[in-house]
Amino acid sequence: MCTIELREVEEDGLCEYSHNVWVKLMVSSLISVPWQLLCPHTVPPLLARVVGGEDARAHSWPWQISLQYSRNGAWSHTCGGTLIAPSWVLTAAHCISSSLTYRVVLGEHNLEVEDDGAVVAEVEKIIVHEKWNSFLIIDSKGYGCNDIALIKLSQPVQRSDTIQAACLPPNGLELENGYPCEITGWGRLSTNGPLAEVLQQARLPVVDHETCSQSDWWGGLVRTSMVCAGGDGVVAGCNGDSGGPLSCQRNGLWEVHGIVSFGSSWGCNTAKKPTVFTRVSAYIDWINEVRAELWGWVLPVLLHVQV
Ligand SMILES: [Ca+2]
Repeated sequence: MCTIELREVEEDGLCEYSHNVWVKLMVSSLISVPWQLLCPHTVPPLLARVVGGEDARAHSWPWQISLQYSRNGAWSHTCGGTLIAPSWVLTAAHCISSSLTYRVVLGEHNLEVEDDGAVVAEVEKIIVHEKWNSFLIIDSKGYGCNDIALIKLSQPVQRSDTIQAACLPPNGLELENGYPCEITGWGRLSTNGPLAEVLQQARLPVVDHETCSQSDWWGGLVRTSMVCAGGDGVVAGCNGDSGGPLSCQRNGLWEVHGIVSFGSSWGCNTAKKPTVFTRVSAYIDWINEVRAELWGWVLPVLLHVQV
């Protein structure tokens, strides 16, 4: 694991930095938390599949996508993601490797059989947050890690019974402790267990920052730019759920409040180690900026001359 990580990190020019993180953590005696989980950057990512969940009713999460990469001529599921607009998918930065080719499957239910309503979309461009992986570089808002990426599809997808976008939450909104949200994904069914063929879903209540940052929970590893959910020791995200949504219903609308980011090395469903998500409401400005840039918005100019 360590060798693979370093090699892949090295390609991104972050090797030295990651070592520093590790060394500093060892010094801080936080040895129970492996350094690679701080800002998870394994490729293919090794995080989060739903443990303790149940089969989702087919197509009941129409914004859930499967991010797949090409391997030996076949496509493999690596991460989840969320459709947020006809040609935009939200996922985790640690799901993306610059050396791999990706595709997005929308309207998917069972990864092993052909599903009516599933659509394969080509990727035009992937934009990884420019400050991704800077766990120790905390900005003025107290943000760090920035485990978020946007995928622009080559063609906009048609809305259908099986494919719909999730809403983005209002800028800055933090849900209260215990708010009932749902995690979905094709990740592992238990720690080191089999992958799910059928999309899994599980209720995962929000754990507020005050609780999640307590020393016997995640302590200082969670930033205010993250949201925690779960931690009961039964239900959790697990390897393969990364990038997928934490979906929360508010005022009758389903909003994507989290992007599955990391879990505990002690096991996916460890008590007081809730699944940690990138808090989408902390990145609304970033999402809008990226989308505006790629749209190449043309601003109207009044065609008069000033005399
Ligand atoms: Ca299928």
